[in-house]
Amino acid sequence: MKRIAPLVLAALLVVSLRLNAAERPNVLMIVVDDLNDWIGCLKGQPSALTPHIDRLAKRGTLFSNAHTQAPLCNPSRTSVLSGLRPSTTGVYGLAPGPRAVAMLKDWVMLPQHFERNGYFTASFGKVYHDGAITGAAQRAKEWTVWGPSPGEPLPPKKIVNTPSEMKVVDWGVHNVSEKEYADWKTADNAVAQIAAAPKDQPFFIAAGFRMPHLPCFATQKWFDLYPEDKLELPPVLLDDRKDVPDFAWYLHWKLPEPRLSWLEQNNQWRPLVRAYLASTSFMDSQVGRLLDGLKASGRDKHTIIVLWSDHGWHIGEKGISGKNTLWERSTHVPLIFAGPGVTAGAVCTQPAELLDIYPTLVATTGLPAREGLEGHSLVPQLRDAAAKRAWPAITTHNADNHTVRTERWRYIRYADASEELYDMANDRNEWTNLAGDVHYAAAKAELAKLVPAKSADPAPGSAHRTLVRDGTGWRWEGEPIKWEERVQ
Ligand SMILES: [Ca+2]
Repeated sequence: MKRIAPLVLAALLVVSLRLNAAERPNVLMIVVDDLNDWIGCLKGQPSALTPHIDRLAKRGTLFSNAHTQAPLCNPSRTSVLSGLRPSTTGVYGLAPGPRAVAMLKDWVMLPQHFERNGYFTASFGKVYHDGAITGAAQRAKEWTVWGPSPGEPLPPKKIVNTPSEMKVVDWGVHNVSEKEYADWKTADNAVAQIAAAPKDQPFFIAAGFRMPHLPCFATQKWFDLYPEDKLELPPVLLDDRKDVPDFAWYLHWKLPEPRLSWLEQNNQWRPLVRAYLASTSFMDSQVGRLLDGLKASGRDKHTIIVLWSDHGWHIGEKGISGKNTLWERSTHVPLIFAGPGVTAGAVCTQPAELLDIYPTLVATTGLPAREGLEGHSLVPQLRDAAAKRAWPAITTHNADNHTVRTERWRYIRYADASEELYDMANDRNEWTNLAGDVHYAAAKAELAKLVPAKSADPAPGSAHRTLVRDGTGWRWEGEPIKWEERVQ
């Protein structure tokens, strides 16, 4: 037999991959930033108007008890795209990006696994955390097309004079053309790419929307959906933290987002609630434009859609706004799958993790399995939402602070060994910490077994929202924590 030149062999391999791949479904991944359960289909806020996310949920399966693995952008997104827990990689802060971490340097990330198996892949908007992957050469290795990721238009002067001087810590009516907003541009870019994607290859296209991440801006018409006098503020209990360990404050020692005390003193609580809802509804309208664009391409029936948010957001609950906590407000996220093989109009109430997205997309598209992923395919639940699931959802914020969420319970253990336990079936606001109640000692012991045995040390270069202990005590972002200086 004649020897076939390696180049010819390689070419044949690519052709056969493409032939195999051509039959596979496309993937449209919609990522949302800082969106908690304040959407219609999750019923986290009675006022919330999100008709387009709701119609996607109707077309598919909604995971109503889905949780992030990290309550912060970079570690959450790194976890989803790598398929690994923060406690495995040591990525806990806003830095480093994944490729700066030794164990992730050459790790096959989710979009790479699709590209290597014949997919055309493209990213628009915020999918990886901003600045997490730098340099054109590296970006070209992550996606076939690394598209634009525009920022938000900012007014010349901040609308709200927040304690943080950061320009993005702001909210209110910002009446520039909607076309100036990042999410409009990202929807446009993703729709154009869907239309222009190669027809002989399946695509994996990701669109990362920025709202309702601060600044919570929208034009007047979105604020008009939420008359201020009819708004329901989130349920907040006075002294909610009196049965919470002091150490919980260490996890969000200093944040750009203001405390509830500041919002109340400055009459900004209600305006922030309203702005969060308005910017969410605007973002939802861009999800609608994206879904319409997919339909117009004629490829929608052969496309699996997944929508998720990187983590939730507090708007006053437990005395804070923002994320960086192990409570439901930070961990609970929307997670929706729709498309071929997915049951329409179903709701799965069992815990699911964003970590499950990688193995689920691999399974639903029939790609070769990836070794070493830490999530579990949700395919059984996409077929039958009641199919039993054996795993809890786990969230980690900095080393050795974990929470375990089951269908019934939330258990938290902090790095100083202090604990919280909530009966989510009877106390969904997490107002009564049962960790010290002997009646629940057995349940607590079972939950404690599910906490990861070991947290990786923070990856070299860890920065922003970092909590570490050295010889002298605990440090937040490198500065010693002094209890008397706490901002409550
Ligand atoms: Ca985020």
